[in-house]
Amino acid sequence: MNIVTSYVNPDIDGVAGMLAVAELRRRAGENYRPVVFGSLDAETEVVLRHVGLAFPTGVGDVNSIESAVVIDCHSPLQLASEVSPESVVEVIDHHVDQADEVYPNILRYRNELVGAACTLVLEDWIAGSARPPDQYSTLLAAGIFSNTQGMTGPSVTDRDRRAYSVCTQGRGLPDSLVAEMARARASDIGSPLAAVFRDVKAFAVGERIVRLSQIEAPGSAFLIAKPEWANALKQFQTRFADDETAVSVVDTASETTDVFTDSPLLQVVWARLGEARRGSEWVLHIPRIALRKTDLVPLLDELETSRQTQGS
Ligand SMILES: [Mn+2]
Repeated sequence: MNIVTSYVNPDIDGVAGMLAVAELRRRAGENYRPVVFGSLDAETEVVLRHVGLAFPTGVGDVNSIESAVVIDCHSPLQLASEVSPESVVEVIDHHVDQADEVYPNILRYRNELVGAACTLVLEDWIAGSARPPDQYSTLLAAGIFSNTQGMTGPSVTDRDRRAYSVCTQGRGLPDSLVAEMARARASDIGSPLAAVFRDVKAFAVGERIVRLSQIEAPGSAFLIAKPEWANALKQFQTRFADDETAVSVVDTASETTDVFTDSPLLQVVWARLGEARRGSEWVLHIPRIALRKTDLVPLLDELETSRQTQGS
């Protein structure tokens, strides 16, 4: 089986991208099945219902993956274990902050500085034929819009703006859909415990594994005030006790970011992003939207340096 997939528990950017790539390939006579490992988030479900496309399924027989196109991700650490490095034939990603990967059978590898993987997928459609049909155009627009915090976030580029404009024919997404997406994100937070495990990405830094959880939604800061928050943090740290871990809470409504880590190394590395408070937990409060991708990960390279400086 040939599949198009993304990282485990993909967001709308990964899911929209995989469906639009599968459709583009189908038109070229190739059969690539969109496959989600993990689960869909509420925002993605809202968008899929809006455009009337079926939810992608999980893979049935995992032994049968012959080739995989990977969207919105390029690190084997973030892929499901069922996707072998040998099966990866194409990568379409926008995480230039992470070191590129070498896959033995890769045919096409793109990792470019744009705000959404969907922007690259739309550019493929345009290069191949024309604007995707409405269902897929809206889907891609939603991926771009969501990944760039409504076209206002730190990662948005002119290419994203062009792609978004092509997809929505200059009109933007309907206000009602935008509102529904925001509500879905807010509702998806759920309990602190569910939230800390929802979107976790792993990064290799030298010999170390760094696991960064990001909770990004309007109103997410309220989680921190909940009595269960401390326990959720503790469970996250315990689950990945061998690794350096952090949880960042990005509240897109109040435009604040709070980063929690018990890793002395990460604390040193991120100290330049703002003033840390140290109570029962070390917390870095940043009075703006600071994303894992654009703010936290780019500083990870300095981990090794600070480790050597600390002599640990
Ligand atoms: Mn993305």
